[in-house]
Amino acid sequence: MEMKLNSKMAHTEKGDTQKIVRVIAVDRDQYVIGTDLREIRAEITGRLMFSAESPLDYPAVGDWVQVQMVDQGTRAVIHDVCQRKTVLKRKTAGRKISHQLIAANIDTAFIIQSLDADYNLRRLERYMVMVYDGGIQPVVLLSKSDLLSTHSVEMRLLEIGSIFPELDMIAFSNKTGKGLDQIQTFLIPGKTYCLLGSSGVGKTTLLNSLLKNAVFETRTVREKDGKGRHATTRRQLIRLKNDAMIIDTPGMRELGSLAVDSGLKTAFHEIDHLSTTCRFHDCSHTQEKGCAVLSAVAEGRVSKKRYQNYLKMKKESIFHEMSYQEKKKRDKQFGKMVKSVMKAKKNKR
Ligand SMILES: Nc1nc2c(ncn2[C@@H]2O[C@H](COP(=O)(O)OP(=O)(O)OP(=O)(O)O)[C@@H](O)[C@H]2O)c(=O)[nH]1
Ligand SMILES: [Mg+2]
Ligand SMILES: [Zn+2]
Repeated sequence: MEMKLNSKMAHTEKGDTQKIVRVIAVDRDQYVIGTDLREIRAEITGRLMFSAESPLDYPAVGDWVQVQMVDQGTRAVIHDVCQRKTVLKRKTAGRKISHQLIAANIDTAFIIQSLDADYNLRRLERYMVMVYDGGIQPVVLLSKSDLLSTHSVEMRLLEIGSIFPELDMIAFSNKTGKGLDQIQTFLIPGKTYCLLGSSGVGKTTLLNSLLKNAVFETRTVREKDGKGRHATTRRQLIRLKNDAMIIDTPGMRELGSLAVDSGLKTAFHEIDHLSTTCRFHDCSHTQEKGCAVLSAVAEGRVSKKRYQNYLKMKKESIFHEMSYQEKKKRDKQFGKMVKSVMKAKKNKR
């Protein structure tokens, strides 16, 4: 597919031309960048690799990077990652404490759940935390509206609206085309969007609908259990006709726990607000006397399930933050140790 992305020129002191371009795909350690003319492969410099302290320091889809063209402009070397406006990250699956950068410089995230089997408020809350934490605007898209009655669709919209009153939501169907026009109105030229949601909810099908062309592979969900393998395997930035950019992502199996206090506060705004009136300012909202959150739950002003999800994510967040700090401390100690050994060696010589 032809990809035209604006690139800006910059001249370095040596006089060789460097450009600021956008990363449009990442394939393991290979990057694909979009220049004015075409997509080309790029690698990062050794300096960038060695100075990276965490996976977050590597380029991701959506990043603006400073590159130098080599081999008559058929390849590029990435020297630097420009400062990011927003970041979408999650904890990597497994026990290792690390973040994975899903995408950078996203303006709006479309969180997609299908109205049938995938619909789950607790998972939605998780996505909201992730998106809010990245400083990104969320829009919720509920797919497969063709599989439910209009009444059931309305009920689900009301249910989400009761938790997130300010949230933009659209129910749509790739099959009938209902709601697609409304989604189009969110796509502003020059802005960057991403599609998030479980495997099989219809992210790629939506992208194809927006492109008015079946460009990308989708997969039929296994009839019986609603499960199938991932159809999309890599993240990629696509330019729509109106110059809006959109990143399709593979469905995430596990969202992972995140050290995200700011995201939690926004996604659970009413609980955060209540907690300011708890008797103890370090209230854990689990057993304390005079806890405003507990009384709101007891009185049914906050749903019990939502409260439990909040506690669960808060606990994960604290745990993750602790392990992260510990890891940082260990890394620092290790670095110091290496340095002192090197110094001792040097002195011996
Ligand atoms: N009935 C109905 N089926 C849909 C709709 N949208 C998508 N599907 C079907 O759902 C299946 C999965 O769609 P995909 O677009 O591949 O899902 P995805 O979210 O991209 O999945 P991954 O790439 O695995 O993350 C396909 O068989 C689609 O035809 C819809 O609005 N209604
Ligand atoms: Mg897909
Ligand atoms: Zn409390």
